Amino acid sequence: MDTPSGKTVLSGIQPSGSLHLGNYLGALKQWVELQESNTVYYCIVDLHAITVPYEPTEYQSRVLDATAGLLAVGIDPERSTLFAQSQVPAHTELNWLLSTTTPLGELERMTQFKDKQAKQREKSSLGLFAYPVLQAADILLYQAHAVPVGEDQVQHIELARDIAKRFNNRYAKIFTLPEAYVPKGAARIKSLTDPTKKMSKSDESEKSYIALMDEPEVIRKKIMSAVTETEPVFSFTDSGPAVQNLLQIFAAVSGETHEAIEKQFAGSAYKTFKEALADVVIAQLTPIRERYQELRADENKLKEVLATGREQAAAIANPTLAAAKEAMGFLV
Ligand code: AQP
Repeated sequence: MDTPSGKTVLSGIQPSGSLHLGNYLGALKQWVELQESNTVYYCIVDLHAITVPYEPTEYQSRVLDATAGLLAVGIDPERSTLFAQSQVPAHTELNWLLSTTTPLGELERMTQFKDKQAKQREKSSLGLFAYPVLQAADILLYQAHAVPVGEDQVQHIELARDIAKRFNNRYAKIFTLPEAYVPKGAARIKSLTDPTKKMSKSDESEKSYIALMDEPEVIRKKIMSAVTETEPVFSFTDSGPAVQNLLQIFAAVSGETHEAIEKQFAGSAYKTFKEALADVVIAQLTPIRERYQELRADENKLKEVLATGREQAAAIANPTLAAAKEAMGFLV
């Protein structure tokens, strides 16, 4: 779909680790732009993130880290409803209602489940399997038209649309049919240690990702040690996947064209290119890290932002839930 304007937009992020450059270039930058001309709901999906192993004693802290991170990149609570999923109980209630009309076969086809299950083997839970139904509830409660996501999530949004259609046909036309919005300029950033995998918060190796809060010298070290192919060829089409990924990061961060970047580094050594890449990444992330440190130091303020977001979210979600329950024949 085209860039939404005048629409209701919802997206979520898991508090499953440090926000990284992949999250920023692939999602959060667009979230900031979308708040300009849409009604936006940004949700820290803490109920989703517990579908894989996590540490309860650190979890509140992770949610506050994510809140500070979103504010630091430019999510503005005056223009966005920013809230934690677990603080709006309508999400779990609608999840149950929708789960009763979602065929198992549709969930079995979800590739994220297959991937994550393969990592956890016998330990994977019903929650991990049912994840896309909760995601559908997140979206449908706010009557979202557009859901900005990466390619990997398109399948889930299509499922949410099918769930909404089925509900509307079976009971009453309650839900808006959502569409995935995959921003055209959004980069898919790969791991710095293995370019066949995406950059991911939950990667065991900290060297594989650049956290938005990494200090400049840490960023430089990670970039200087990022894997590359043997020959230094700087081409968006002809380099190997490791260098293409680094070029992609350079383009997304600097805003320069592919041609200009290829020309700038033609004949350079990897060291020269990586130094320049580290410079642009550090320049972009330093103000974000500084804002983050300031915001993260005031937990009461962060909790206040979430409390306001929770009220605003519940004011929309609760009437939608009530309408769905009524249509299903419940006393409300
Ligand atoms: N490497 C990436 N490149 C571009 N976009 C990315 N996103 C994630 N990784 C990259 C986008 O960030 C948004 C929020 O993602 P999420 O937190 O819901 O979960 P995720 O996609 O599973 O991200 P991670 O970092 O890989 O988390 P873990 O390790 O916990 O599974 C989404 O829009 C996503 O597309």
